[in-house]
Amino acid sequence: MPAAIPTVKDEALAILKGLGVADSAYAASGLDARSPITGETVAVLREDDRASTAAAIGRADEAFKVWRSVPAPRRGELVRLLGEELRAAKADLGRLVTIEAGKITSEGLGEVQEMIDICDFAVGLSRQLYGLTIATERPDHRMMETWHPLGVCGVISAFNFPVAVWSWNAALAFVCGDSVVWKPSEKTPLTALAVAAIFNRAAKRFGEVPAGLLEVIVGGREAGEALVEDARVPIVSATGSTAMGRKVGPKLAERFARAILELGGNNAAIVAPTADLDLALRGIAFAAMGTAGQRCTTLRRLFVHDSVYDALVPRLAKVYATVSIGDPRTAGTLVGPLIDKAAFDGMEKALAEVTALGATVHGGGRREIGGADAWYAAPALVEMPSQAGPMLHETFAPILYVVRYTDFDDALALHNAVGAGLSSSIFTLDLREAERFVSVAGSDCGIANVNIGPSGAEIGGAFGGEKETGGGREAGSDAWKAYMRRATNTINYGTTLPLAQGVTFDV
Ligand code: UN1
Repeated sequence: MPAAIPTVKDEALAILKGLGVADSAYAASGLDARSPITGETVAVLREDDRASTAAAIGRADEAFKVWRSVPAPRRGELVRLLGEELRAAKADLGRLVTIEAGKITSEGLGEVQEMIDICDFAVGLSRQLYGLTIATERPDHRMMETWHPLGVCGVISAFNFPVAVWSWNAALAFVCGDSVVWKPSEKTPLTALAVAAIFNRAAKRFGEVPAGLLEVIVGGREAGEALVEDARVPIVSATGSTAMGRKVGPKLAERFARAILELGGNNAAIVAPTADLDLALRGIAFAAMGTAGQRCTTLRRLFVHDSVYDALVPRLAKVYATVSIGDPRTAGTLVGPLIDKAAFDGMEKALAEVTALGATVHGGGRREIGGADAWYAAPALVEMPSQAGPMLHETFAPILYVVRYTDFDDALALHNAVGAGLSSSIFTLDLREAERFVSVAGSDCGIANVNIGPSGAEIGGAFGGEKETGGGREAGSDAWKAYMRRATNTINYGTTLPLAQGVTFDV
Protein backbone atom coordinates (compact mmCIF):
# COMPACT_ATOMS: atom_id res chain seq x y z
CA MET A 1 0.00 0.00 0.00
CA PRO A 2 1.45 3.39 -0.92
CA ALA A 3 1.55 5.82 1.99
CA ALA A 4 -1.42 8.21 2.17
CA ILE A 5 -0.44 11.81 1.49
CA PRO A 6 -2.34 14.64 3.17
CA THR A 7 -4.03 17.16 0.91
CA VAL A 8 -2.04 20.19 -0.18
CA LYS A 9 -4.97 22.37 -1.18
CA ASP A 10 -5.92 23.88 2.17
CA GLU A 11 -2.34 24.63 3.07
CA ALA A 12 -1.64 26.31 -0.28
CA LEU A 13 -4.76 28.46 -0.10
CA ALA A 14 -3.95 29.51 3.48
CA ILE A 15 -0.42 30.56 2.43
CA LEU A 16 -1.76 32.54 -0.53
CA LYS A 17 -4.30 34.29 1.67
CA GLY A 18 -1.71 35.01 4.34
CA LEU A 19 0.59 36.59 1.77
CA GLY A 20 -2.23 38.79 0.54
CA VAL A 21 -3.30 37.25 -2.77
CA ALA A 22 -6.71 38.76 -3.51
CA ASP A 23 -9.82 36.63 -3.99
CA SER A 24 -10.23 38.24 -7.42
CA ALA A 25 -7.34 36.05 -8.65
CA TYR A 26 -9.67 33.04 -8.54
CA ALA A 27 -12.47 32.22 -10.95
CA ALA A 28 -15.11 29.58 -11.60
CA SER A 29 -13.29 28.48 -14.72
CA GLY A 30 -9.88 29.33 -16.10
CA LEU A 31 -6.40 28.00 -15.44
CA ASP A 32 -6.16 24.95 -13.18
CA ALA A 33 -3.30 25.31 -10.72
CA ARG A 34 -2.32 21.87 -9.50
CA SER A 35 0.19 20.33 -7.17
CA PRO A 36 2.38 17.53 -8.49
CA ILE A 37 2.60 16.12 -4.95
CA THR A 38 -0.93 14.73 -5.17
CA GLY A 39 -2.01 15.80 -8.63
CA GLU A 40 -4.96 17.65 -7.17
CA THR A 41 -6.21 21.02 -8.38
CA VAL A 42 -5.36 23.62 -5.77
CA ALA A 43 -7.17 26.56 -7.34
CA VAL A 44 -8.77 27.75 -10.55
CA LEU A 45 -7.41 31.09 -11.68
CA ARG A 46 -8.69 33.94 -13.75
CA GLU A 47 -6.85 33.73 -17.07
CA ASP A 48 -5.41 36.49 -19.23
CA ASP A 49 -6.05 36.67 -22.95
CA ARG A 50 -4.51 38.84 -25.64
CA ALA A 51 -6.56 41.90 -24.71
CA SER A 52 -5.85 41.81 -21.01
CA THR A 53 -2.17 41.12 -21.70
CA ALA A 54 -2.03 44.16 -23.95
CA ALA A 55 -3.69 46.23 -21.22
CA ALA A 56 -1.12 45.02 -18.68
CA ILE A 57 1.70 45.96 -21.06
CA GLY A 58 0.12 49.40 -21.41
CA ARG A 59 0.12 49.88 -17.64
CA ALA A 60 3.72 48.68 -17.42
CA ASP A 61 4.72 51.10 -20.19
CA GLU A 62 3.16 53.99 -18.28
CA ALA A 63 4.92 52.87 -15.10
CA PHE A 64 8.23 52.76 -16.95
CA LYS A 65 7.90 56.39 -17.97
CA VAL A 66 7.75 57.34 -14.29
CA TRP A 67 10.18 54.77 -12.89
CA ARG A 68 12.98 55.56 -15.35
CA SER A 69 13.36 59.02 -13.77
CA VAL A 70 13.59 57.75 -10.19
CA PRO A 71 17.31 57.81 -9.27
CA ALA A 72 18.86 54.35 -9.50
CA PRO A 73 19.94 54.11 -5.83
CA ARG A 74 16.38 54.98 -4.89
CA ARG A 75 15.15 52.22 -7.20
CA GLY A 76 17.57 50.00 -5.30
CA GLU A 77 15.71 50.84 -2.12
CA LEU A 78 12.58 49.18 -3.52
CA VAL A 79 14.57 46.05 -4.26
CA ARG A 80 16.10 46.20 -0.77
CA LEU A 81 12.58 46.22 0.67
CA LEU A 82 11.62 43.36 -1.63
CA GLY A 83 14.55 41.40 -0.22
CA GLU A 84 13.32 42.15 3.31
CA GLU A 85 9.80 41.01 2.49
CA LEU A 86 11.17 37.84 0.91
CA ARG A 87 13.17 37.13 4.05
CA ALA A 88 10.00 37.51 6.10
CA ALA A 89 8.02 35.28 3.72
CA LYS A 90 10.76 32.72 3.09
CA ALA A 91 9.13 29.82 4.91
CA ASP A 92 5.71 30.38 3.30
CA LEU A 93 6.97 30.99 -0.21
CA GLY A 94 9.41 28.09 0.01
CA ARG A 95 6.57 25.85 1.08
CA LEU A 96 4.43 27.05 -1.82
CA VAL A 97 7.30 26.27 -4.22
CA THR A 98 7.37 22.78 -2.74
CA ILE A 99 3.60 22.43 -3.17
CA GLU A 100 3.42 23.80 -6.69
CA ALA A 101 6.69 22.62 -8.24
CA GLY A 102 7.22 19.51 -6.09
CA LYS A 103 10.67 20.51 -4.82
CA ILE A 104 11.92 19.04 -1.56
CA THR A 105 11.74 21.42 1.39
CA SER A 106 15.38 22.49 1.38
CA GLU A 107 15.29 23.19 -2.36
CA GLY A 108 12.07 25.17 -2.02
CA LEU A 109 13.70 27.31 0.64
CA GLY A 110 16.90 27.47 -1.41
CA GLU A 111 14.96 28.89 -4.30
CA VAL A 112 13.67 31.75 -2.13
CA GLN A 113 17.20 32.28 -0.80
CA GLU A 114 18.33 32.66 -4.41
CA MET A 115 15.76 35.47 -4.74
CA ILE A 116 17.04 37.16 -1.60
CA ASP A 117 20.62 36.87 -2.86
CA ILE A 118 19.85 38.53 -6.20
CA CYS A 119 17.98 41.33 -4.41
CA ASP A 120 21.08 42.00 -2.30
CA PHE A 121 23.22 41.94 -5.43
CA ALA A 122 20.87 44.30 -7.26
CA VAL A 123 20.78 46.78 -4.36
CA GLY A 124 24.56 47.15 -4.56
CA LEU A 125 24.33 47.35 -8.32
CA SER A 126 21.91 50.26 -8.10
CA ARG A 127 24.89 52.45 -7.21
CA GLN A 128 27.18 50.88 -9.80
CA LEU A 129 25.48 51.23 -13.17
CA TYR A 130 28.72 52.64 -14.44
CA GLY A 131 29.50 53.97 -17.88
CA LEU A 132 32.95 54.79 -19.16
CA THR A 133 34.67 58.07 -19.87
CA ILE A 134 36.51 57.57 -23.13
CA ALA A 135 39.53 59.44 -24.47
CA THR A 136 38.56 61.53 -27.46
CA GLU A 137 40.79 62.51 -30.38
CA ARG A 138 39.35 66.04 -30.48
CA PRO A 139 40.52 68.92 -28.29
CA ASP A 140 38.07 70.39 -25.76
CA HIS A 141 35.77 67.42 -26.13
CA ARG A 142 34.62 64.78 -23.73
CA MET A 143 33.26 61.39 -24.66
CA MET A 144 31.33 59.17 -22.31
CA GLU A 145 28.74 56.46 -22.26
CA THR A 146 25.51 56.59 -20.30
CA TRP A 147 23.32 53.63 -19.41
CA HIS A 148 19.62 54.40 -19.65
CA PRO A 149 16.61 52.31 -18.65
CA LEU A 150 15.26 50.33 -21.58
CA GLY A 151 11.50 49.94 -21.12
CA VAL A 152 9.08 47.14 -20.33
CA CYS A 153 10.94 43.90 -19.66
CA GLY A 154 8.94 40.74 -20.43
CA VAL A 155 9.83 37.74 -18.32
CA ILE A 156 8.66 34.27 -19.31
CA SER A 157 9.63 31.74 -16.68
CA ALA A 158 9.51 27.97 -16.42
CA PHE A 159 7.93 25.69 -13.81
CA ASN A 160 11.19 24.30 -12.47
CA PHE A 161 12.46 27.55 -10.95
CA PRO A 162 9.08 29.24 -10.71
CA VAL A 163 10.22 32.26 -8.71
CA ALA A 164 14.04 32.51 -8.61
CA VAL A 165 14.45 32.99 -12.36
CA TRP A 166 11.88 35.79 -12.28
CA SER A 167 13.89 37.49 -9.55
CA TRP A 168 17.17 37.24 -11.49
CA ASN A 169 15.48 39.29 -14.17
CA ALA A 170 13.17 41.49 -12.15
CA ALA A 171 15.62 42.59 -9.44
CA LEU A 172 18.02 43.76 -12.15
CA ALA A 173 15.27 45.24 -14.32
CA PHE A 174 13.88 47.30 -11.43
CA VAL A 175 17.22 48.82 -10.43
CA CYS A 176 17.95 49.42 -14.12
CA GLY A 177 14.73 51.48 -14.33
CA ASP A 178 12.59 49.03 -16.30
CA SER A 179 9.10 47.81 -15.52
CA VAL A 180 8.30 44.08 -15.68
CA VAL A 181 5.51 42.03 -17.22
CA TRP A 182 5.83 38.47 -16.01
CA LYS A 183 4.25 35.43 -17.60
CA PRO A 184 4.99 32.51 -15.31
CA SER A 185 4.65 28.94 -16.50
CA GLU A 186 1.01 27.85 -16.65
CA LYS A 187 2.17 24.96 -14.45
CA THR A 188 3.19 27.29 -11.60
CA PRO A 189 0.97 30.39 -11.50
CA LEU A 190 0.33 30.33 -7.73
CA THR A 191 3.91 31.02 -6.71
CA ALA A 192 3.90 33.97 -9.13
CA LEU A 193 0.76 35.42 -7.54
CA ALA A 194 2.38 34.98 -4.14
CA VAL A 195 5.51 36.82 -5.31
CA ALA A 196 3.37 39.64 -6.73
CA ALA A 197 1.70 39.98 -3.32
CA ILE A 198 5.10 40.07 -1.61
CA PHE A 199 6.26 42.67 -4.12
CA ASN A 200 3.16 44.75 -3.34
CA ARG A 201 4.11 44.78 0.34
CA ALA A 202 7.53 46.16 -0.54
CA ALA A 203 5.96 48.67 -2.93
CA LYS A 204 3.58 49.88 -0.24
CA ARG A 205 6.46 50.44 2.17
CA PHE A 206 8.45 52.21 -0.54
CA GLY A 207 5.52 54.53 -1.09
CA GLU A 208 5.76 55.92 -4.59
CA VAL A 209 5.87 52.92 -6.91
CA PRO A 210 3.93 53.63 -10.11
CA ALA A 211 1.02 51.25 -10.66
CA GLY A 212 1.97 48.69 -13.30
CA LEU A 213 5.66 48.42 -12.36
CA LEU A 214 5.08 44.68 -12.02
CA GLU A 215 2.30 43.00 -13.96
CA VAL A 216 1.66 39.25 -13.78
CA ILE A 217 0.00 37.54 -16.72
CA VAL A 218 -1.74 34.27 -15.88
CA GLY A 219 -2.21 32.11 -18.92
CA GLY A 220 -0.77 29.94 -21.59
CA ARG A 221 0.58 30.35 -25.07
CA GLU A 222 -1.81 33.09 -26.20
CA ALA A 223 -0.75 35.43 -23.40
CA GLY A 224 2.92 34.58 -23.96
CA GLU A 225 2.63 35.36 -27.67
CA ALA A 226 0.94 38.66 -26.94
CA LEU A 227 3.90 39.60 -24.76
CA VAL A 228 6.51 38.50 -27.29
CA GLU A 229 4.81 40.29 -30.18
CA ASP A 230 4.09 43.63 -28.50
CA ALA A 231 6.19 46.51 -29.83
CA ARG A 232 6.07 48.20 -26.43
CA VAL A 233 8.24 45.43 -24.96
CA PRO A 234 11.87 46.04 -26.02
CA ILE A 235 13.31 43.09 -24.10
CA VAL A 236 12.04 39.60 -23.32
CA SER A 237 13.84 37.16 -21.09
CA ALA A 238 12.50 33.67 -21.71
CA THR A 239 13.37 30.46 -19.91
CA GLY A 240 12.16 27.11 -21.21
CA SER A 241 12.79 24.49 -23.84
CA THR A 242 14.86 24.96 -26.97
CA ALA A 243 11.64 24.37 -28.95
CA MET A 244 10.07 27.37 -27.18
CA GLY A 245 13.17 29.46 -27.89
CA ARG A 246 13.00 28.61 -31.58
CA LYS A 247 9.56 30.20 -31.68
CA VAL A 248 10.22 33.16 -29.41
CA GLY A 249 13.69 34.09 -30.72
CA PRO A 250 12.72 34.80 -34.36
CA LYS A 251 9.62 36.76 -33.31
CA LEU A 252 11.77 39.03 -31.16
CA ALA A 253 14.43 39.31 -33.87
CA GLU A 254 11.81 40.30 -36.41
CA ARG A 255 10.93 43.40 -34.42
CA PHE A 256 14.54 43.96 -33.20
CA ALA A 257 13.66 43.37 -29.58
CA ARG A 258 16.33 42.09 -27.27
CA ALA A 259 16.16 38.43 -26.29
CA ILE A 260 17.65 36.80 -23.25
CA LEU A 261 17.11 33.12 -23.92
CA GLU A 262 17.83 30.46 -21.33
CA LEU A 263 16.82 27.24 -23.04
CA GLY A 264 17.58 23.55 -22.77
CA GLY A 265 20.67 21.99 -21.29
CA ASN A 266 22.22 18.57 -21.80
CA ASN A 267 24.87 18.94 -19.19
CA ALA A 268 27.76 16.55 -18.76
CA ALA A 269 30.58 15.77 -16.37
CA ILE A 270 33.86 13.99 -16.93
CA VAL A 271 35.23 11.77 -14.15
CA ALA A 272 38.96 11.53 -14.73
CA PRO A 273 41.44 8.94 -13.37
CA THR A 274 42.61 11.15 -10.49
CA ALA A 275 39.10 12.19 -9.37
CA ASP A 276 38.21 12.18 -5.68
CA LEU A 277 35.54 9.55 -6.10
CA ASP A 278 33.73 10.17 -2.79
CA LEU A 279 33.35 13.82 -3.67
CA ALA A 280 32.41 13.00 -7.27
CA LEU A 281 29.75 10.56 -6.08
CA ARG A 282 28.06 13.21 -3.95
CA GLY A 283 28.38 15.85 -6.63
CA ILE A 284 26.93 13.58 -9.28
CA ALA A 285 24.06 12.40 -7.06
CA PHE A 286 22.89 15.93 -6.30
CA ALA A 287 23.33 17.21 -9.83
CA ALA A 288 21.60 14.25 -11.49
CA MET A 289 18.80 13.41 -9.04
CA GLY A 290 18.23 16.72 -7.25
CA THR A 291 15.00 18.53 -8.19
CA ALA A 292 14.00 15.14 -9.69
CA GLY A 293 16.22 15.89 -12.70
CA GLN A 294 14.17 18.97 -13.55
CA ARG A 295 16.80 21.72 -13.50
CA CYS A 296 18.10 23.06 -16.74
CA THR A 297 21.52 22.53 -15.13
CA THR A 298 20.76 18.89 -14.22
CA LEU A 299 23.59 16.47 -14.94
CA ARG A 300 22.41 14.23 -17.77
CA ARG A 301 25.60 12.74 -19.25
CA LEU A 302 28.60 11.27 -17.47
CA PHE A 303 31.90 10.26 -19.05
CA VAL A 304 33.87 8.03 -16.70
CA HIS A 305 37.48 7.00 -17.30
CA ASP A 306 37.98 3.28 -17.75
CA SER A 307 40.36 3.10 -14.77
CA VAL A 308 37.75 4.34 -12.27
CA TYR A 309 34.56 3.14 -13.94
CA ASP A 310 34.23 -0.03 -11.87
CA ALA A 311 35.03 1.83 -8.66
CA LEU A 312 32.40 4.49 -9.29
CA VAL A 313 29.48 3.26 -11.35
CA PRO A 314 28.39 0.30 -9.15
CA ARG A 315 28.49 2.64 -6.11
CA LEU A 316 26.42 5.13 -8.02
CA ALA A 317 23.92 2.39 -8.96
CA LYS A 318 23.59 1.58 -5.26
CA VAL A 319 22.82 5.22 -4.45
CA TYR A 320 20.19 5.22 -7.21
CA ALA A 321 18.63 2.06 -5.76
CA THR A 322 18.36 3.48 -2.25
CA VAL A 323 17.63 7.19 -2.75
CA SER A 324 14.45 8.24 -0.92
CA ILE A 325 11.64 9.11 -3.32
CA GLY A 326 8.38 10.52 -2.06
CA ASP A 327 6.46 13.43 -0.61
CA PRO A 328 8.84 16.38 -0.94
CA ARG A 329 7.49 17.84 2.31
CA THR A 330 8.76 14.85 4.29
CA ALA A 331 12.15 15.22 5.96
CA GLY A 332 14.61 12.84 4.37
CA THR A 333 13.01 12.78 0.92
CA LEU A 334 15.56 13.60 -1.77
CA VAL A 335 13.51 13.03 -4.91
CA GLY A 336 9.99 14.44 -5.23
CA PRO A 337 7.48 14.11 -8.06
CA LEU A 338 7.84 14.96 -11.71
CA ILE A 339 5.77 17.95 -12.68
CA ASP A 340 3.14 15.99 -14.65
CA LYS A 341 2.27 12.93 -16.71
CA ALA A 342 3.89 14.31 -19.84
CA ALA A 343 7.22 14.49 -17.98
CA PHE A 344 6.83 10.90 -16.84
CA ASP A 345 5.88 9.72 -20.34
CA GLY A 346 8.93 11.51 -21.76
CA MET A 347 11.15 9.65 -19.33
CA GLU A 348 9.58 6.28 -20.15
CA LYS A 349 9.98 6.91 -23.86
CA ALA A 350 13.67 7.79 -23.52
CA LEU A 351 14.34 4.72 -21.38
CA ALA A 352 12.57 2.45 -23.88
CA GLU A 353 14.68 3.90 -26.69
CA VAL A 354 18.01 3.45 -24.92
CA THR A 355 17.08 -0.09 -23.92
CA ALA A 356 16.62 -0.82 -27.61
CA LEU A 357 20.10 0.63 -28.19
CA GLY A 358 21.60 -1.96 -25.82
CA ALA A 359 21.88 0.15 -22.68
CA THR A 360 21.71 -1.23 -19.12
CA VAL A 361 19.11 0.66 -17.10
CA HIS A 362 19.32 0.85 -13.30
CA GLY A 363 16.20 2.28 -11.68
CA GLY A 364 13.42 4.05 -13.55
CA GLY A 365 9.72 3.28 -13.46
CA ARG A 366 6.74 4.77 -11.68
CA ARG A 367 6.30 4.81 -7.92
CA GLU A 368 2.71 4.62 -6.75
CA ILE A 369 2.75 7.60 -4.43
CA GLY A 370 0.38 10.51 -4.05
CA GLY A 371 -2.58 9.53 -6.23
CA ALA A 372 -3.69 8.84 -9.78
CA ASP A 373 -2.37 12.08 -11.26
CA ALA A 374 0.85 12.28 -9.22
CA TRP A 375 3.91 11.15 -11.16
CA TYR A 376 6.79 9.93 -9.07
CA ALA A 377 9.61 8.25 -10.95
CA ALA A 378 12.61 6.36 -9.68
CA PRO A 379 15.73 8.09 -11.04
CA ALA A 380 17.46 6.07 -13.74
CA LEU A 381 21.17 5.45 -14.19
CA VAL A 382 21.79 4.22 -17.71
CA GLU A 383 25.02 2.57 -18.80
CA MET A 384 25.32 3.33 -22.50
CA PRO A 385 27.53 1.46 -24.99
CA SER A 386 28.19 4.83 -26.65
CA GLN A 387 26.72 8.33 -26.81
CA ALA A 388 23.66 7.97 -29.03
CA GLY A 389 19.87 8.31 -29.31
CA PRO A 390 18.10 10.12 -26.48
CA MET A 391 21.45 10.84 -24.80
CA LEU A 392 21.97 13.55 -27.40
CA HIS A 393 18.86 15.45 -26.29
CA GLU A 394 17.47 16.85 -23.08
CA THR A 395 14.74 14.78 -21.43
CA PHE A 396 13.45 16.78 -18.48
CA ALA A 397 13.54 13.92 -15.99
CA PRO A 398 16.08 12.18 -13.74
CA ILE A 399 17.99 10.09 -16.27
CA LEU A 400 21.79 9.97 -16.10
CA TYR A 401 23.54 8.35 -19.06
CA VAL A 402 27.04 6.96 -18.41
CA VAL A 403 29.68 6.26 -21.03
CA ARG A 404 33.17 4.83 -20.50
CA TYR A 405 36.18 6.62 -21.98
CA THR A 406 39.90 6.04 -22.24
CA ASP A 407 41.24 9.18 -23.93
CA PHE A 408 40.70 12.68 -22.50
CA ASP A 409 40.41 14.30 -25.92
CA ASP A 410 37.73 11.80 -26.91
CA ALA A 411 35.81 12.55 -23.72
CA LEU A 412 36.02 16.29 -24.40
CA ALA A 413 34.81 15.78 -27.97
CA LEU A 414 31.85 13.69 -26.77
CA HIS A 415 31.17 16.27 -24.09
CA ASN A 416 30.80 19.02 -26.67
CA ALA A 417 29.01 16.93 -29.30
CA VAL A 418 25.45 17.92 -28.37
CA GLY A 419 23.23 20.82 -29.32
CA ALA A 420 22.90 22.39 -25.89
CA GLY A 421 25.68 24.31 -24.15
CA LEU A 422 24.55 25.30 -20.68
CA SER A 423 26.62 23.75 -17.92
CA SER A 424 29.43 21.26 -17.46
CA SER A 425 31.99 19.94 -15.04
CA ILE A 426 35.05 17.80 -14.58
CA PHE A 427 36.11 15.80 -11.55
CA THR A 428 39.90 15.62 -11.56
CA LEU A 429 42.90 16.44 -9.37
CA ASP A 430 45.10 16.77 -12.45
CA LEU A 431 45.82 20.47 -12.95
CA ARG A 432 46.41 20.12 -16.68
CA GLU A 433 43.07 18.40 -17.26
CA ALA A 434 41.22 20.90 -15.10
CA GLU A 435 42.74 23.87 -16.87
CA ARG A 436 42.20 22.35 -20.29
CA PHE A 437 38.56 21.77 -19.44
CA VAL A 438 37.95 25.43 -18.60
CA SER A 439 40.18 26.68 -21.48
CA VAL A 440 39.02 27.85 -24.89
CA ALA A 441 39.63 24.34 -26.23
CA GLY A 442 37.70 22.70 -23.39
CA SER A 443 34.03 22.80 -22.45
CA ASP A 444 31.91 24.83 -24.87
CA CYS A 445 29.31 25.67 -22.22
CA GLY A 446 28.37 28.92 -20.48
CA ILE A 447 29.20 27.29 -17.15
CA ALA A 448 32.25 25.05 -16.68
CA ASN A 449 33.10 23.76 -13.20
CA VAL A 450 35.90 21.77 -11.59
CA ASN A 451 35.19 19.30 -8.79
CA ILE A 452 31.59 20.37 -8.35
CA GLY A 453 28.61 19.29 -10.42
CA PRO A 454 27.06 21.40 -13.17
CA SER A 455 24.00 22.51 -11.19
CA GLY A 456 23.40 24.76 -8.21
CA ALA A 457 25.09 27.94 -9.44
CA GLU A 458 25.31 31.04 -7.23
CA ILE A 459 23.75 34.29 -8.42
CA GLY A 460 27.05 36.22 -8.48
CA GLY A 461 28.09 34.77 -11.82
CA ALA A 462 26.39 35.36 -15.14
CA PHE A 463 24.02 32.44 -15.72
CA GLY A 464 23.30 31.03 -19.18
CA GLY A 465 24.70 28.99 -22.00
CA GLU A 466 25.74 28.75 -25.62
CA LYS A 467 24.47 27.04 -28.78
CA GLU A 468 20.92 25.72 -28.44
CA THR A 469 20.79 27.05 -24.88
CA GLY A 470 20.22 30.42 -26.47
CA GLY A 471 23.17 32.59 -25.44
CA GLY A 472 21.40 34.74 -22.84
CA ARG A 473 22.96 35.70 -19.52
CA GLU A 474 21.04 36.49 -16.36
CA ALA A 475 21.81 37.25 -12.69
CA GLY A 476 25.33 38.33 -11.72
CA SER A 477 28.47 39.76 -13.27
CA ASP A 478 27.54 42.38 -15.90
CA ALA A 479 24.27 40.70 -16.97
CA TRP A 480 22.54 43.98 -15.98
CA LYS A 481 23.73 45.61 -19.19
CA ALA A 482 21.12 43.69 -21.18
CA TYR A 483 18.35 45.50 -19.29
CA MET A 484 19.60 48.98 -20.23
CA ARG A 485 20.42 50.86 -23.39
CA ARG A 486 23.82 52.47 -23.88
CA ALA A 487 24.17 55.97 -25.24
CA THR A 488 27.55 57.28 -26.34
CA ASN A 489 27.80 61.04 -25.73
CA THR A 490 30.37 63.40 -27.22
CA ILE A 491 30.40 66.88 -25.71
CA ASN A 492 32.24 69.83 -27.23
CA TYR A 493 33.10 72.46 -24.62
CA GLY A 494 35.38 74.41 -26.98
CA THR A 495 34.71 77.16 -29.47
CA THR A 496 35.77 75.37 -32.64
CA LEU A 497 34.34 72.34 -34.37
CA PRO A 498 37.17 69.90 -35.12
CA LEU A 499 35.84 66.85 -36.98
CA ALA A 500 36.83 63.29 -36.20
CA GLN A 501 39.20 61.45 -38.52
CA GLY A 502 40.66 64.83 -39.56
CA VAL A 503 37.79 65.48 -41.97
CA THR A 504 37.47 69.08 -43.15
CA PHE A 505 34.18 70.64 -44.18
CA ASP A 506 34.55 74.40 -44.40
CA VAL A 507 31.35 76.20 -45.34
C1 UN1 B 1 17.10 26.53 -14.09
O1 UN1 B 1 17.08 25.31 -13.94
O2 UN1 B 1 16.36 27.10 -14.92
O3 UN1 B 1 22.27 26.63 -11.19
C2 UN1 B 1 17.90 27.42 -13.25
C3 UN1 B 1 21.22 26.13 -10.77
C4 UN1 B 1 20.17 27.05 -10.20
C5 UN1 B 1 19.35 27.66 -11.27
C6 UN1 B 1 18.83 26.72 -12.29
N1 UN1 B 1 20.82 28.09 -9.44
O4 UN1 B 1 21.00 24.93 -10.80
